[in-house]
Amino acid sequence: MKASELLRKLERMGIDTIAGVPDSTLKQFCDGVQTYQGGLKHYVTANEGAAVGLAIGSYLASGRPACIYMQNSGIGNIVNPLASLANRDVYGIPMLFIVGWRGEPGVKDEPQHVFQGKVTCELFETLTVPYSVIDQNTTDGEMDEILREAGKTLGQGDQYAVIVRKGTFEKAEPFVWENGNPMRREEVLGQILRSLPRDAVIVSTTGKISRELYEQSDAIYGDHENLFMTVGGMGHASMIALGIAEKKTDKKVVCIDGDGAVLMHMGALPFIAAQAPDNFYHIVINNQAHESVGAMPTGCRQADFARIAAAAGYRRAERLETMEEVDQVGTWTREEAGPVFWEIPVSLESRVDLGRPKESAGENKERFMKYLG
Ligand SMILES: Cc1ncc(C[n+]2csc(CCOP(=O)(O)OP(=O)(O)O)c2C)c(N)n1
Repeated sequence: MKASELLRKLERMGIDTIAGVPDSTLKQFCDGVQTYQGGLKHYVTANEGAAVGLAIGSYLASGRPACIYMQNSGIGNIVNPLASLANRDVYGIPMLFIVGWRGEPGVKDEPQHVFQGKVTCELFETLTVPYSVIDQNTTDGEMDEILREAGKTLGQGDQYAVIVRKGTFEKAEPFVWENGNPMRREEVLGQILRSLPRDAVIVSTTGKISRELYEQSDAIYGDHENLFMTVGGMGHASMIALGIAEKKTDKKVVCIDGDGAVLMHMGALPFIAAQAPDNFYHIVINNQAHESVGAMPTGCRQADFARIAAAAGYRRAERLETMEEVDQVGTWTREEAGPVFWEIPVSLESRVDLGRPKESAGENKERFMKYLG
């Protein structure tokens, strides 16, 4: 199936707005959305629940349902506005979901997707959202039939979900862009690891930042026992790091975050600043994109994270633009009290042969807890 054809069909259903958060299963669809020539207005929201909010407002103002695309991990973020606002027992606001199905039972995937994949259909059933599953064998006629059914449901003020299996969309013209930042993320992460005190506790965010830190740590030190990878639960790494910092006050705790992840649950910033943990250091690797799932730009590329963190109340917040400055992070961590925040702009490059953790998530947890003592 071609993304552009599906998008044309959505327009014919009266949809004029599409919003969401990108996903690797939907990479070709997301490329198609970016390069689409039709009349759909596209938004990349901070999280999937925010897309539901936008869809509600858009419907109230136009009477037209919006389409929301997301990875199935985003279901958690949509449940509240869906169940307590959009559902027919409240306002009855129609919207169409396009959901990438990571962790489909029977399809090998990473640990963070296994349970979410197993309960994906059940969750839509519980939310009384009817759904269809599509894959690469879904014909044009079948898709028309699914969308006719979806249209009827939307017409009654209800929601409908199209659950998309891996490999459904044909390769679309890639959406290519540059952010103009010279430093490479992987090199920056390696430099940070070399510079930090060896016994610093590191909590890293969802996506390739964790995978690169894992590989770099093994390459530099031969282990990664001081690294906790937030493989799922995107946007929650900083609160996990705070939880550790509050309990382990004798350890320096460093959260290595992504700009997309910080945007997703930004309330963490003033909350962390309010706790004022003097052993907490927050590094945001900013490529203005969701690089791990296809490099779609975030919807907030103008955001100045260092200024946001300063305004949130971090003791110090700065932007580090050179490798020499990045190399100072270790010294500052040793010498300065937290909470300190560093925003580091990086390019959109990553290695195609980047590995994944070899141990199970459970094994890494045990190792990390043993390290923390
Ligand atoms: C709730 C949720 N939505 C979407 C995803 C899919 N996802 C995984 S990594 C990622 C991008 C993270 O972007 P950022 O934090 O900026 O880091 P980058 O990949 O750019 O290094 C996304 C959207 C997810 N894991 N969870």
